[in-house]
Order: sequence, then C-alpha cells, then structure tokens
Amino acid sequence: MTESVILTEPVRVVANFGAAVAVLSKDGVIRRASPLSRVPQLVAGDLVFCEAEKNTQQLRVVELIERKTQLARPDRRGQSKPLASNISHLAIVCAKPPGIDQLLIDQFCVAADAAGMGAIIVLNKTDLLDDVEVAQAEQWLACYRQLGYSAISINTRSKPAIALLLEELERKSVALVGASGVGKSSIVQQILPDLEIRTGAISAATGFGAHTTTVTYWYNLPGEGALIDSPGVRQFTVAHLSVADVRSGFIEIEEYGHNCRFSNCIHTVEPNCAVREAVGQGNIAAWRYENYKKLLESCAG
Ligand SMILES: Nc1nc2c(ncn2[C@@H]2O[C@H](COP(=O)(O)OP(=O)(O)O)[C@@H](O)[C@H]2O)c(=O)[nH]1
Ligand SMILES: [Mg+2]
Ligand SMILES: [Zn+2]
Repeated sequence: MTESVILTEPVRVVANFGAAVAVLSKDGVIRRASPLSRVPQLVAGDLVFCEAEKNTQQLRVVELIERKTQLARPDRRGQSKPLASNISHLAIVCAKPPGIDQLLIDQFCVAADAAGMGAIIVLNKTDLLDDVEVAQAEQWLACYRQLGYSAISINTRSKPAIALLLEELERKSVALVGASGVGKSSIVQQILPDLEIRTGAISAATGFGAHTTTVTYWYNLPGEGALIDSPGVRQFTVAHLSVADVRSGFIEIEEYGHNCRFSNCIHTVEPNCAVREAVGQGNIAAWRYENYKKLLESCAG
C-alpha cells in the first residue's frame, strides 16, 4: 500500500493537459497532478483538493470544489464541453477596425449573464478614432455604465491605458472575448509581458510541452485578478442562447418587463407592454431594444 496525505489547502488548476493537470498552490508553486478517475474532467480555473503520495510526493486530485461558473462550448458531437471555470467576468473587446459590432457585444452580455458572469466592455484602438468618433463611443459606453457594466476605452500602445485595464481586472477572473482583429492577443501581451516565462514554468514543472495554441491557461494577475486565456475561449461563441437567456440578459428590459400586463410578455407586439413604452419614452435605448429583438429572432424555434 502506498501511503498518501491529503493537502488541506485547495489548489488552482492552471492548465489541463488531458492525462494530468498543472496546479498552482497559494505559495506560488506549480506542480503536476493526476486526477482520480472519480474526479470529473478538469479545466483551467478549477479549485481542487489533492493528496500527495508520502514517498514520491506525487500529487493526485481527489476532489473538485464546486465551480462558481463554467464556460462551455459544444464539441463536434454537440455535447457541451467545459473550457474553463470560475470566471467572474467576460471582458468583451471591440475596436474599429474591424468595426464595432454592437449586436455581438450585447450577445456576449447576454451570454455572460446566462453563465452567471459579469461583463466588462473594453473599447480598444482608441488611437485610431477621430474626435467625433471618440465622443460617440464615450456616449455609447456611458449607456453600458448606466446599466451597471464596467466600460473602459484603451489602446494597447498606451501604458496608462493598460494600467487602467489592470486596475479594472483587480479581484476579477476574466476571459477576453470578441471578434477577430479587435486586439485580444495584443492585450494579453501587454498585461502578461512574461507570458512565455510563465508557460515555460508550467512546462518545466509538469513535463508537458508549452501548448499555448491549444491549452487553456489560468494566469494570476496582480491585485488578485486572473486572466483565462486560450484560443478556444477567445473563439467562444454565443449561438446557444435561449429565449429565456435573452429576456433576462438585457438588464433594463428585464427590469421594465416586471410592469408588463402579461408576465410572459416578450415585448414585441403585446398590448400594455412596459418595455415598448420605455423605449418610446427614451428610457430604454432604442438600439439595445433592436438588438434584443434581433437576438430573440435568432434563437426562436
Ligand atoms: N492602432 C492600434 N492597433 C492595435 C491596437 N491593439 C491591437 N492593434 C492591432 O490590431 C491587429 C489585431 O490585433 P490582435 O491582437 O491580433 O487581435 P485579436 O485577433 O483580437 O487577437 C494587430 O495588427 C495589432 O497590432 C491598438 O490599441 N491600436
Ligand atoms: Mg488573437
Ligand atoms: Zn412587455
């Protein structure tokens, strides 16, 4: 019989390599750990309890602590497959070029809400906007702030802007999402200048090669924040939203919806609809309501 000792402190899964995972303890040590077969498929972000074999000090994951949130994606067979866990916020990045896709942004806001996460709107590449565009963008970001979202404008070549972003990420665990070309990789480079050193340390500690293009990594940030990064997460799409998700994911529509005549009002054609009234009176932004209707259509049926 091999003797083992249970470690009392939970450790963080910072990368999953299939057969084994890399875990990070509070004191900053990265180690390889093999999950027992009764432990569900682990993903970056998971908090787990491990036991160490007395002689070899090899770690085994014995228990997964319940995930607060989970980001999932359908696999080739259409089964929902977790990509990362315990993410507190989606940072929705947008920029021009390629162009600010307001519908996609609202779709991500709904997806974040449906997954129990907050959302941060990050307008990047402000250096490419003229004064009029900056003023328009600020108005639009103010709309999100009024709804309770954080919204910041940055450009990845500005040190103060990156400092502002890092401040925003304090005590949050964040995944960057958004269209291709908006600057997600550039942001990662700026907030994790030591990225290669970090993945190298994970490789050295676990014996797994650096798979930055396929593996999801959890990176601790200063101020108790974390960044969850992987191509899979960056390409996370929101095609799977339900009507219920859309109805509750537009914060202001949900709020006004309590006053509709019908409790199952979907705020499109029903009489005595408090939402349509609020749109008419300018209390709900018309563009948000248009996006709401478009998203409802795309998930109907
Ligand atoms: N002018 C400007 N260009 C940027 C900025 N951030 C990123 N880019 C450029 O935008 C392009 C796409 O960026 P990338 O990080 O690859 O976007 P991703 O597809 O979202 O990962 C690259 O050519 C970057 O150099 C910015 O703040 N200002
Ligand atoms: Mg990229
Ligand atoms: Zn209504």
